[in-house]
This record gives sequence, structure tokens and C-alpha cells, in this order.
Amino acid sequence: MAGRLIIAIIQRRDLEALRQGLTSAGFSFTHVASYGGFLLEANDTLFIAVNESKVEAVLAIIQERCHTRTRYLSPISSMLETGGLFPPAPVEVQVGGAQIFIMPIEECRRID
Ligand code: 2BA
Repeated sequence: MAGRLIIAIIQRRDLEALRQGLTSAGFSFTHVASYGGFLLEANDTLFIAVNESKVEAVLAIIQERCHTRTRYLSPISSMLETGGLFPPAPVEVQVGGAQIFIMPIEECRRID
């Protein structure tokens, strides 16, 4: 099969809806708890290996179930720089719906 490995980094709040969507459509996946390097918040990474012909179906499920959310950060560093005189302006960050990487699978073996 011409396989593809879809790596999807999603927000934790979308995990259960996505899990149900993928499972009910018959897709297998591995879920790894992860952390975003920028926000240092928990997120989740899913590894989904599929036939190339199923990539769009998986992406449609992710699109339907993972949502963009706005986060506001208080940059503590700018407060420290001003000696705490000025409260920092919150920084708006858009997170998600999902960060997706799609890679070709060179070989797939199952050991029984
Ligand atoms: P975080 O690294 O915690 O990033 C959360 C959000 O913060 C990002 O949302 C983006 O809006 C913002 N952000 C990240 N790095 C930034 C920077 N250097 N300067 C300004 N803003 C920044 P998303 O783009 O939706 O990413 C959500 C999560 O997906 C990320 O969490 C990270 O875990 C993963 N991710 C995103 N891009 C990636 C990449 N190129 N490689 C590996 N993982 C990635």
C-alpha cells in the first residue's frame, strides 16, 4: 500500500471528540500525551497510519472536530524589564485547530 503517516498535534479539549470520530470511522491510531514548546501547555499528538486514499477522510474528521481557540498570554518578562511598573499587555495567540504533518511510509511491518 502507498501508506501515509499523519501526525496530528491537537488541543487536549478536542481529544475525546476526535478519538470518537476516528474510531467510529474505523481508523486506528496511537495517542501520545505531549507539550507545546511555546505555551508549555499539555497537548496531544496522534499518529495515524492510513492508505494514501484515506488521507482526506482523516483530515475531514480532524477539521470537523478540532477547533481554533484564542489564548491570551501575560509576558512576565516585559514586566520584569520595566521593574514591575507597567503591567504587560496580554499577547493574543491563536492555537489549533490542529498542526498536521503527513509523511510517506516507506515500509510497514507487523510482528506477530
Ligand atoms: P505551542 O508550541 O505551545 O504553540 C501554541 C501556539 O503559540 C501556536 O499555535 C502558535 O499560535 C503560537 N506560537 C508557537 N510558537 C510561536 C512563536 N515562536 N512565536 C509566536 N507564536 C508562537 P499552533 O501553531 O496551532 O500550534 C499548536 C501546537 O502545535 C504547538 O504548541 C506545538 O506543540 C505544535 N506545533 C506547531 N507548529 C509546530 C512545528 N512546526 N513543529 C512541531 N510542532 C509544532
